[in-house]
Amino acid sequence: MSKYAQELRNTAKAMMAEGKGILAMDESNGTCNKRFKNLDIEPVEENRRAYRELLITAPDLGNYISGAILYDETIRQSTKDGVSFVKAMQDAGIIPGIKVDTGAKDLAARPNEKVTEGLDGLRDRIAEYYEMGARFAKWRSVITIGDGIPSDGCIEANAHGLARYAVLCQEGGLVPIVEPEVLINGDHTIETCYEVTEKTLHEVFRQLYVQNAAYDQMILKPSMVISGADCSQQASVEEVASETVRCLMNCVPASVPGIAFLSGGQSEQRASAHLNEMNAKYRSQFPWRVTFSYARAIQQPALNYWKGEQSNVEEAQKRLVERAKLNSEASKGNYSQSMEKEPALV
Ligand code: 5MM
Repeated sequence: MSKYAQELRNTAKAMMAEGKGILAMDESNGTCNKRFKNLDIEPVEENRRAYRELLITAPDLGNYISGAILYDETIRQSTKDGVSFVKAMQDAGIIPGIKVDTGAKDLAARPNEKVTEGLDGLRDRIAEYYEMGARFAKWRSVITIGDGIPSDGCIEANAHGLARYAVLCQEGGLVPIVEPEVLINGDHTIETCYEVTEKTLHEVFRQLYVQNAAYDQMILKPSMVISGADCSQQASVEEVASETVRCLMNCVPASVPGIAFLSGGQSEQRASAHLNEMNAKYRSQFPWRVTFSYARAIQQPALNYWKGEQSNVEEAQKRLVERAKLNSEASKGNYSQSMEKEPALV
């Protein structure tokens, strides 16, 4: 058992506090720059720093966000007034987390499939991040649905990586967020998504067991069971909620403290509506907390407004906190579309 076992349980509990979720702001430089370029924001380090400062210093963000996931560049940065981001987050009551995978790379001998890398030197990197103040970590694996894929080999390789990462984190005092993302891309049906997600989660928990990971000292960050983005038959909010809950109930051990979904390219309002439906209808049956760990579905309105302009910071922060608050309500089953300033069809 890890010498950090009790600390890890406490951290996981704090991450899953009632009415709170996780802000994913761990875009690698490539992804962050891509999002900037879409809005004509210059993709340079100072803009990435300024944008991340906007996020973590948003007033009252800590009322709805328990922890935020940083990227290696970001965890080493400071506010313009010289306060390290880690300190600024701690002062705001937000637990610092860190992405430790080094990205999804082509899987050898498996065309169109990926495997996430980053195990080399990970023990030392975890020790450094813990020393810097991080208390949890994240590793994302990507499973693609397509013609003849995912293969068993891809699911197994990714689940093995997630499990090896998770035990190294627990050994070093970081709560592992285990993120097996079944991508929304494609024209597959919700039934296919269910099958692939169930198979993936079973393999992830089998590998976690084989590698001696402690289920009660981790957080699962799954994708929802949902129709492919290009599927002609889009499942309803009720169907996404019931199929996602059925899948999780069949796969996730009761000792796992919490499940925090990724948004995976869903619109902001859909991501809130789906999370809300799960909590409103099924909450009393859950052995775990069910909340959010969104990136795009929380950040996008703020980024769209900011556009790289200092004069837009205050309003952009309001939009960020508004989205965080709506998702906080969804994590309690109290969200409704009437709370939206600009209701869209979900
Ligand atoms: C923030 O985006 C993360 C991936 O970044 P890179 O691809 O640049 O490494 C990603 O892992 C994110 O944390 C999750 O997918 C959740 O993000 P969404 O936008 O799906 O909610």
